[in-house]
Amino acid sequence: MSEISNKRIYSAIQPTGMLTLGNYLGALRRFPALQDDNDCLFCIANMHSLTVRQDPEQLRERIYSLLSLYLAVGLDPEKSILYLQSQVHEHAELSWILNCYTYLGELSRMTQFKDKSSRHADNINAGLFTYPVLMAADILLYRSDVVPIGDDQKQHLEMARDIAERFNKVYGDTFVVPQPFISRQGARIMSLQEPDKKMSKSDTNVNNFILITEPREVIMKKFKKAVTDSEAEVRFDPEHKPGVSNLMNIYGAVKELSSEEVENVFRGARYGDFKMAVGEAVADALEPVRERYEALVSDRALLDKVLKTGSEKASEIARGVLADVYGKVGFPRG
Ligand code: ATP
Ligand code: LTN
Repeated sequence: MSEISNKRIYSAIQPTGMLTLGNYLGALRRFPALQDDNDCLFCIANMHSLTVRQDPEQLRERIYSLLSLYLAVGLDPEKSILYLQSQVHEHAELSWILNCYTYLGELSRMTQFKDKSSRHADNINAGLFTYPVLMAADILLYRSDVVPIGDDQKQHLEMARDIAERFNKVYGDTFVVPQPFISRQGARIMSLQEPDKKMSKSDTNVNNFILITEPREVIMKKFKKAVTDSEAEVRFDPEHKPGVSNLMNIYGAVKELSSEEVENVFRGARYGDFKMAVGEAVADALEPVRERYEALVSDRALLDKVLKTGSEKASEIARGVLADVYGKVGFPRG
Protein backbone atom coordinates (compact mmCIF):
# COMPACT_ATOMS: atom_id res chain seq x y z
CA MET A 1 0.00 0.00 0.00
CA SER A 2 1.25 3.50 -0.76
CA GLU A 3 1.21 6.29 1.83
CA ILE A 4 -2.06 7.57 0.33
CA SER A 5 -5.05 5.64 -1.00
CA ASN A 6 -8.38 6.22 -2.71
CA LYS A 7 -7.59 9.81 -3.63
CA ARG A 8 -7.38 11.74 -6.84
CA ILE A 9 -3.73 12.65 -7.24
CA TYR A 10 -2.56 15.35 -9.64
CA SER A 11 0.83 16.69 -10.59
CA ALA A 12 2.54 18.30 -13.56
CA ILE A 13 6.03 19.12 -14.74
CA GLN A 14 7.04 21.67 -17.35
CA PRO A 15 8.87 20.47 -20.47
CA THR A 16 11.42 23.29 -20.18
CA GLY A 17 14.56 21.14 -20.28
CA MET A 18 15.90 17.76 -19.37
CA LEU A 19 14.86 17.07 -15.78
CA THR A 20 17.33 17.39 -12.92
CA LEU A 21 18.03 15.33 -9.85
CA GLY A 22 15.92 17.97 -8.01
CA ASN A 23 12.87 17.26 -10.17
CA TYR A 24 13.50 13.54 -9.71
CA LEU A 25 13.83 13.48 -5.93
CA GLY A 26 11.28 16.24 -5.23
CA ALA A 27 8.57 15.07 -7.62
CA LEU A 28 8.98 12.41 -10.33
CA ARG A 29 10.37 9.58 -8.21
CA ARG A 30 7.37 9.73 -5.91
CA PHE A 31 4.71 9.40 -8.61
CA PRO A 32 4.74 5.67 -9.49
CA ALA A 33 4.09 4.39 -5.96
CA LEU A 34 0.87 6.39 -5.87
CA GLN A 35 -0.72 4.93 -8.99
CA ASP A 36 -1.79 1.53 -7.63
CA ASP A 37 -4.12 2.72 -4.89
CA ASN A 38 -5.22 6.09 -6.28
CA ASP A 39 -6.70 7.71 -9.28
CA CYS A 40 -3.74 9.62 -10.75
CA LEU A 41 -3.22 12.24 -13.45
CA PHE A 42 0.27 13.37 -14.47
CA CYS A 43 0.37 16.26 -16.86
CA ILE A 44 3.04 17.74 -19.13
CA ALA A 45 2.58 21.46 -18.47
CA ASN A 46 3.56 22.85 -21.88
CA MET A 47 1.28 25.88 -21.56
CA HIS A 48 3.20 26.93 -18.45
CA SER A 49 6.46 26.68 -20.41
CA LEU A 50 5.55 29.57 -22.70
CA THR A 51 5.97 32.02 -19.82
CA VAL A 52 9.66 31.87 -20.73
CA ARG A 53 10.68 32.02 -24.41
CA GLN A 54 11.00 28.57 -25.99
CA ASP A 55 12.26 27.36 -29.33
CA PRO A 56 9.23 25.58 -30.95
CA GLU A 57 11.17 22.57 -32.27
CA GLN A 58 12.95 22.12 -28.97
CA LEU A 59 9.70 22.41 -27.03
CA ARG A 60 8.15 19.67 -29.17
CA GLU A 61 11.13 17.39 -28.49
CA ARG A 62 11.05 18.12 -24.78
CA ILE A 63 7.42 17.05 -24.56
CA TYR A 64 8.39 13.61 -25.88
CA SER A 65 11.37 13.56 -23.63
CA LEU A 66 9.32 14.30 -20.51
CA LEU A 67 6.71 11.72 -21.46
CA SER A 68 9.50 9.15 -21.93
CA LEU A 69 10.77 9.96 -18.45
CA TYR A 70 7.29 9.53 -16.99
CA LEU A 71 7.23 6.05 -18.53
CA ALA A 72 10.88 5.32 -17.61
CA VAL A 73 10.28 5.85 -13.88
CA GLY A 74 7.40 3.39 -14.04
CA LEU A 75 4.26 5.39 -14.70
CA ASP A 76 1.86 3.09 -16.47
CA PRO A 77 -0.67 4.60 -18.92
CA GLU A 78 -3.07 1.79 -18.00
CA LYS A 79 -3.07 2.95 -14.39
CA SER A 80 -2.45 6.70 -14.59
CA ILE A 81 -3.65 9.35 -17.01
CA LEU A 82 -0.56 10.82 -18.69
CA TYR A 83 -1.46 13.77 -20.88
CA LEU A 84 -0.46 17.06 -22.47
CA GLN A 85 -1.95 20.24 -21.01
CA SER A 86 -2.56 22.00 -24.37
CA GLN A 87 -4.58 19.02 -25.64
CA VAL A 88 -7.27 19.63 -23.03
CA HIS A 89 -8.71 23.06 -23.84
CA GLU A 90 -10.63 23.25 -20.56
CA HIS A 91 -7.40 24.28 -18.79
CA ALA A 92 -7.34 27.61 -20.62
CA GLU A 93 -11.06 28.11 -20.14
CA LEU A 94 -11.09 27.46 -16.41
CA SER A 95 -7.94 29.52 -16.04
CA TRP A 96 -9.74 32.57 -17.44
CA ILE A 97 -12.59 32.17 -14.99
CA LEU A 98 -10.24 31.72 -12.04
CA ASN A 99 -8.30 34.83 -13.11
CA CYS A 100 -11.42 36.75 -12.17
CA TYR A 101 -11.28 35.29 -8.64
CA THR A 102 -7.60 36.04 -8.03
CA TYR A 103 -6.16 39.30 -6.72
CA LEU A 104 -3.16 41.16 -8.08
CA GLY A 105 -1.88 41.53 -4.53
CA GLU A 106 -1.69 37.79 -3.93
CA LEU A 107 -0.04 37.17 -7.31
CA SER A 108 2.61 39.77 -6.65
CA ARG A 109 3.65 37.99 -3.45
CA MET A 110 4.70 34.84 -5.35
CA THR A 111 8.43 34.27 -4.91
CA GLN A 112 8.74 32.37 -8.20
CA PHE A 113 7.39 35.40 -10.06
CA LYS A 114 9.86 37.69 -8.32
CA ASP A 115 12.70 35.28 -9.03
CA LYS A 116 11.82 34.62 -12.69
CA SER A 117 11.08 38.25 -13.48
CA SER A 118 14.51 39.25 -12.20
CA ARG A 119 16.14 36.47 -14.27
CA HIS A 120 14.15 37.32 -17.42
CA ALA A 121 13.97 41.09 -17.05
CA ASP A 122 13.53 41.55 -20.81
CA ASN A 123 10.36 39.44 -20.85
CA ILE A 124 8.18 40.01 -17.80
CA ASN A 125 4.99 38.92 -19.53
CA ALA A 126 1.47 38.69 -18.12
CA GLY A 127 1.59 34.88 -18.34
CA LEU A 128 4.53 34.77 -15.95
CA PHE A 129 2.45 36.79 -13.50
CA THR A 130 -0.75 34.74 -13.81
CA TYR A 131 1.10 31.39 -13.98
CA PRO A 132 -0.22 30.27 -10.54
CA VAL A 133 -3.81 30.76 -11.77
CA LEU A 134 -3.23 28.32 -14.63
CA MET A 135 -1.68 25.94 -12.11
CA ALA A 136 -4.76 26.29 -9.89
CA ALA A 137 -6.95 25.57 -12.93
CA ASP A 138 -4.91 22.40 -13.67
CA ILE A 139 -5.49 21.08 -10.18
CA LEU A 140 -9.09 22.19 -9.62
CA LEU A 141 -10.26 21.02 -13.05
CA TYR A 142 -9.95 17.41 -11.87
CA ARG A 143 -11.19 17.95 -8.32
CA SER A 144 -7.79 16.72 -7.16
CA ASP A 145 -7.35 15.79 -3.50
CA VAL A 146 -3.56 15.54 -3.28
CA VAL A 147 -0.76 17.23 -5.21
CA PRO A 148 2.79 15.81 -4.91
CA ILE A 149 5.25 18.66 -5.47
CA GLY A 150 8.65 19.97 -4.40
CA ASP A 151 8.91 22.59 -1.69
CA ASP A 152 9.20 25.50 -4.18
CA GLN A 153 5.61 24.94 -5.35
CA LYS A 154 4.05 25.11 -1.89
CA GLN A 155 3.16 28.78 -2.22
CA HIS A 156 1.39 28.15 -5.55
CA LEU A 157 -0.55 25.27 -4.03
CA GLU A 158 -1.67 27.49 -1.17
CA MET A 159 -2.96 29.95 -3.73
CA ALA A 160 -4.90 27.18 -5.49
CA ARG A 161 -6.48 26.33 -2.13
CA ASP A 162 -7.42 29.99 -1.53
CA ILE A 163 -8.97 30.30 -4.99
CA ALA A 164 -10.97 27.09 -4.50
CA GLU A 165 -12.27 28.22 -1.12
CA ARG A 166 -13.13 31.67 -2.43
CA PHE A 167 -15.08 30.24 -5.36
CA ASN A 168 -16.86 27.67 -3.18
CA LYS A 169 -17.90 30.40 -0.77
CA VAL A 170 -19.62 32.36 -3.53
CA TYR A 171 -21.16 29.49 -5.52
CA GLY A 172 -21.40 26.59 -3.07
CA ASP A 173 -19.30 23.43 -3.12
CA THR A 174 -17.71 23.22 -6.56
CA PHE A 175 -14.02 22.49 -6.14
CA VAL A 176 -12.13 20.11 -3.89
CA VAL A 177 -9.61 22.05 -1.78
CA PRO A 178 -6.33 20.25 -2.60
CA GLN A 179 -3.62 19.16 -0.15
CA PRO A 180 0.09 19.43 -0.95
CA PHE A 181 2.16 16.26 -0.59
CA ILE A 182 5.77 17.22 0.04
CA SER A 183 8.39 14.69 1.08
CA ARG A 184 10.53 15.31 4.14
CA GLN A 185 13.69 14.59 2.20
CA GLY A 186 14.51 15.59 -1.33
CA ALA A 187 11.84 18.30 -1.44
CA ARG A 188 14.43 21.00 -1.96
CA ILE A 189 17.63 19.95 -3.67
CA MET A 190 20.08 22.83 -3.97
CA SER A 191 22.56 23.77 -6.69
CA LEU A 192 25.91 21.94 -6.47
CA GLN A 193 27.98 25.09 -7.02
CA GLU A 194 25.71 27.65 -5.35
CA PRO A 195 23.97 25.71 -2.57
CA ASP A 196 21.98 28.74 -1.46
CA LYS A 197 19.75 28.47 -4.55
CA LYS A 198 17.63 25.55 -5.74
CA MET A 199 18.82 23.13 -8.38
CA SER A 200 16.98 24.15 -11.54
CA LYS A 201 16.88 22.71 -15.04
CA SER A 202 16.97 26.18 -16.60
CA ASP A 203 20.23 27.15 -14.85
CA THR A 204 22.92 28.42 -17.23
CA ASN A 205 25.81 26.79 -15.35
CA VAL A 206 25.72 23.05 -16.12
CA ASN A 207 27.82 22.25 -13.03
CA ASN A 208 24.94 23.44 -10.86
CA PHE A 209 22.71 20.52 -11.74
CA ILE A 210 22.70 16.79 -12.37
CA LEU A 211 20.42 15.66 -15.19
CA ILE A 212 18.47 12.43 -14.81
CA THR A 213 19.86 11.17 -18.11
CA GLU A 214 23.50 12.05 -17.59
CA PRO A 215 26.07 9.24 -17.82
CA ARG A 216 27.88 8.10 -14.70
CA GLU A 217 31.22 9.78 -15.62
CA VAL A 218 29.54 13.18 -15.94
CA ILE A 219 27.64 12.69 -12.68
CA MET A 220 30.85 11.74 -10.85
CA LYS A 221 32.73 14.73 -12.30
CA LYS A 222 30.02 17.15 -11.18
CA PHE A 223 29.93 15.72 -7.63
CA LYS A 224 33.72 15.91 -7.47
CA LYS A 225 33.46 19.64 -8.22
CA ALA A 226 30.55 20.24 -5.81
CA VAL A 227 31.14 23.05 -3.32
CA THR A 228 31.68 22.06 0.34
CA ASP A 229 33.37 24.29 2.96
CA SER A 230 36.69 24.83 4.72
CA GLU A 231 35.92 22.48 7.63
CA ALA A 232 36.46 18.75 7.39
CA GLU A 233 33.34 17.40 9.05
CA VAL A 234 30.31 15.80 7.42
CA ARG A 235 27.68 17.39 9.63
CA PHE A 236 24.09 18.43 8.85
CA ASP A 237 23.84 22.19 9.30
CA PRO A 238 22.09 23.83 6.32
CA GLU A 239 22.68 27.36 7.60
CA HIS A 240 26.44 27.16 8.14
CA LYS A 241 27.29 24.23 5.89
CA PRO A 242 24.88 24.51 2.93
CA GLY A 243 27.05 22.56 0.44
CA VAL A 244 27.73 19.59 2.71
CA SER A 245 24.14 19.53 4.01
CA ASN A 246 22.78 19.51 0.47
CA LEU A 247 24.98 16.54 -0.42
CA MET A 248 23.84 14.77 2.75
CA ASN A 249 20.25 15.51 1.85
CA ILE A 250 20.76 14.05 -1.64
CA TYR A 251 22.38 10.91 -0.21
CA GLY A 252 19.65 10.54 2.41
CA ALA A 253 16.88 10.96 -0.16
CA VAL A 254 18.41 8.42 -2.53
CA LYS A 255 19.19 5.85 0.19
CA GLU A 256 16.13 6.68 2.30
CA LEU A 257 18.17 7.58 5.38
CA SER A 258 17.60 10.40 7.88
CA SER A 259 20.25 13.13 8.25
CA GLU A 260 21.43 11.55 11.53
CA GLU A 261 21.85 8.21 9.77
CA VAL A 262 23.79 9.90 6.97
CA GLU A 263 25.98 11.61 9.57
CA ASN A 264 26.73 8.20 11.07
CA VAL A 265 27.63 6.69 7.69
CA PHE A 266 30.17 9.47 6.99
CA ARG A 267 31.55 10.10 10.48
CA GLY A 268 35.27 10.80 10.09
CA ALA A 269 35.12 10.53 6.27
CA ARG A 270 37.12 12.92 4.10
CA TYR A 271 35.14 15.29 1.89
CA GLY A 272 36.62 13.75 -1.27
CA ASP A 273 35.42 10.26 -0.33
CA PHE A 274 32.06 11.57 0.88
CA LYS A 275 31.43 13.35 -2.44
CA MET A 276 32.34 10.24 -4.43
CA ALA A 277 29.97 8.11 -2.33
CA VAL A 278 27.12 10.55 -2.97
CA GLY A 279 27.95 10.54 -6.69
CA GLU A 280 27.94 6.73 -6.83
CA ALA A 281 24.62 6.50 -5.01
CA VAL A 282 23.03 9.00 -7.42
CA ALA A 283 24.52 7.34 -10.52
CA ASP A 284 23.28 3.92 -9.34
CA ALA A 285 19.77 5.27 -8.80
CA LEU A 286 19.59 7.07 -12.15
CA GLU A 287 21.17 4.44 -14.38
CA PRO A 288 18.09 2.20 -14.84
CA VAL A 289 15.91 5.25 -15.49
CA ARG A 290 18.33 6.47 -18.18
CA GLU A 291 18.43 3.05 -19.85
CA ARG A 292 14.63 2.81 -20.03
CA TYR A 293 14.41 6.42 -21.17
CA GLU A 294 16.78 5.79 -24.08
CA ALA A 295 14.78 2.80 -25.23
CA LEU A 296 11.53 4.81 -25.20
CA VAL A 297 12.32 8.28 -26.46
CA SER A 298 12.56 7.45 -30.16
CA ASP A 299 9.36 5.38 -30.22
CA ARG A 300 7.19 8.26 -31.41
CA ALA A 301 4.27 6.05 -32.40
CA LEU A 302 4.00 4.70 -28.86
CA LEU A 303 4.42 8.14 -27.28
CA ASP A 304 1.78 9.73 -29.54
CA LYS A 305 -0.61 6.93 -28.68
CA VAL A 306 -0.07 7.42 -24.95
CA LEU A 307 -0.74 11.16 -25.31
CA LYS A 308 -3.84 10.64 -27.39
CA THR A 309 -5.47 8.19 -24.95
CA GLY A 310 -4.36 10.30 -21.98
CA SER A 311 -5.86 13.49 -23.39
CA GLU A 312 -9.13 11.73 -24.17
CA LYS A 313 -9.44 10.45 -20.61
CA ALA A 314 -8.44 13.78 -19.07
CA SER A 315 -10.86 15.70 -21.33
CA GLU A 316 -13.74 13.56 -20.22
CA ILE A 317 -13.24 14.54 -16.57
CA ALA A 318 -12.41 18.16 -17.38
CA ARG A 319 -15.53 18.60 -19.51
CA GLY A 320 -17.83 17.64 -16.65
CA VAL A 321 -16.18 19.90 -14.09
CA LEU A 322 -16.05 22.88 -16.44
CA ALA A 323 -19.75 22.42 -17.29
CA ASP A 324 -20.49 22.55 -13.58
CA VAL A 325 -18.45 25.75 -13.19
CA TYR A 326 -20.17 27.32 -16.21
CA GLY A 327 -23.53 26.52 -14.69
CA LYS A 328 -22.52 28.07 -11.37
CA VAL A 329 -21.26 31.37 -12.82
CA GLY A 330 -24.29 31.76 -15.09
CA PHE A 331 -22.98 30.64 -18.48
CA PRO A 332 -24.93 28.19 -20.63
CA ARG A 333 -23.42 24.75 -19.98
CA GLY A 334 -22.54 23.58 -23.43
P1 ATP B 1 12.40 25.70 -14.23
O1 ATP B 1 13.84 25.71 -13.85
O2 ATP B 1 12.15 25.60 -15.71
O3 ATP B 1 11.60 26.75 -13.56
P2 ATP B 1 12.11 23.54 -12.42
O4 ATP B 1 13.38 22.77 -12.54
O5 ATP B 1 11.90 24.36 -11.21
O6 ATP B 1 11.82 24.37 -13.72
P3 ATP B 1 9.44 22.44 -12.67
O7 ATP B 1 8.98 21.83 -13.94
O8 ATP B 1 8.98 23.80 -12.40
O9 ATP B 1 11.02 22.43 -12.57
O10 ATP B 1 9.12 21.49 -11.46
C1 ATP B 1 8.69 20.15 -11.53
C2 ATP B 1 8.60 19.57 -10.14
O11 ATP B 1 9.92 19.40 -9.60
C3 ATP B 1 7.84 20.44 -9.12
O12 ATP B 1 7.06 19.61 -8.28
C4 ATP B 1 8.94 21.11 -8.34
O13 ATP B 1 8.53 21.46 -7.04
C5 ATP B 1 10.00 20.02 -8.31
N1 ATP B 1 11.34 20.59 -8.16
C6 ATP B 1 11.92 21.48 -8.99
N2 ATP B 1 13.16 21.79 -8.57
C7 ATP B 1 13.36 21.08 -7.42
C8 ATP B 1 14.46 20.97 -6.50
N3 ATP B 1 15.58 21.65 -6.68
N4 ATP B 1 14.32 20.14 -5.45
C9 ATP B 1 13.19 19.42 -5.25
N5 ATP B 1 12.11 19.49 -6.09
C10 ATP B 1 12.19 20.31 -7.15
N1 LTN C 1 4.19 25.00 -11.59
C1 LTN C 1 4.70 23.67 -11.48
C2 LTN C 1 4.31 22.79 -12.62
C3 LTN C 1 2.86 22.63 -12.57
C4 LTN C 1 2.12 21.90 -11.58
C5 LTN C 1 0.77 22.04 -11.95
C6 LTN C 1 2.50 21.15 -10.46
C7 LTN C 1 1.97 23.15 -13.44
N2 LTN C 1 0.71 22.80 -13.08
C8 LTN C 1 -0.24 21.43 -11.19
C9 LTN C 1 1.47 20.55 -9.70
C10 LTN C 1 0.13 20.71 -10.08
C11 LTN C 1 6.17 23.69 -11.35
O1 LTN C 1 6.64 22.73 -10.94
N3 LTN C 1 6.84 24.72 -11.68
